[in-house]
Amino acid sequence: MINNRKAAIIGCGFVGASTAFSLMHQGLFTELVLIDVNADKAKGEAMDLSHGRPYVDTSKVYAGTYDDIADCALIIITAGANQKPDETRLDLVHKNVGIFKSIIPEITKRNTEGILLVVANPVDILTYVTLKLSGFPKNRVFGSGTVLDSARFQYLLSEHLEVDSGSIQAFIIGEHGDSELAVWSGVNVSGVAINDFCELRGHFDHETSMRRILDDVRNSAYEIIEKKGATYYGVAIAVSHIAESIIRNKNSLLPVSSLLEGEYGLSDLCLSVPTIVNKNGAEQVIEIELNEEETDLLNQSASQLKEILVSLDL
Ligand code: 6V0
Repeated sequence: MINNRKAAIIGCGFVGASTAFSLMHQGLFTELVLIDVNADKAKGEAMDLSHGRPYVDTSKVYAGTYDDIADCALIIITAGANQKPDETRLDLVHKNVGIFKSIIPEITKRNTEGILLVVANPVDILTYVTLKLSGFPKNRVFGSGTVLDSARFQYLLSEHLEVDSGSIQAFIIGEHGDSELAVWSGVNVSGVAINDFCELRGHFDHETSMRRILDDVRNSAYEIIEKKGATYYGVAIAVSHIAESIIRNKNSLLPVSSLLEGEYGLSDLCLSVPTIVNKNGAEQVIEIELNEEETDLLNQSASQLKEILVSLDL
């Protein structure tokens, strides 16, 4: 039996601990289980977070074991090495695939019916690995994908245009990494096409601004890592947002990373495209219209991921 108010976080480093902190404030869950190969790290984070309990709605945060995840509605996997300065997300493949080969069998042994949300990088590769190793149905295994990148995109556009970021509809799709792309053809501000809105706000240098904003989205993580060593608050809030879509069964349209089976002409890999997220997980990939350039870039992003997948021994 699933407890819809219970979640687990596997990996209590910067991202796992920040996600727990964010989820506690959100009050979605009454029980949060923290698991880490370093048991003291999980215990320390649980203690620290528990001291905030009188002031939030999460009733219990504790360091647990894999036995505690059996009834979790959501299992968030943030375990794994993070990028060091000058490393790409794809450089992490072998280290983190190894870690996932030890974690996923522990989850499947517990016969959980919960949803697995992969956050560790490279998230698209690790989502595929999780799907294959778990044997779970594809809707129950997906990655945070480009939800964070799309938020960065919305934020940068909102700064440029001085408009509420919540009014901006804008997707980054493809790999959560260097080959990701912006769906410029669909960007709009509450229904007003982006170039029209730019002109209404006094901006006419579309090409230059578009290039600069997309570069800033792609380089955000590198810049943060260079300045403070790791990125974690933004992704933690993005993960809480995804969790809310699942637990509140919101049917949100989010660019999560899930298995493609012919959509966009792609199959047998995970990458991010707009997807309906609800209590069933990644329920349906939605095929939005892309122009020719966007289609080419998506295919290139997919080819890059495919090359890595074929090199893995799964
Ligand atoms: P971190 O602070 O080094 O934490 C990783 C944690 O995982 C540590 O506490 C480890 O002890 C733990 N761990 C390692 N092996 C295991 C195992 N077998 N079982 C359980 N726990 C284990 O890294 P950080 O928290 O900064 O990053 C974690 C992952 O998230 C990395 O792969 C990052 O690249 C990735 N990120 C993903 C983002 C996204 O948008 N998807 C964004 C930022 C970081």
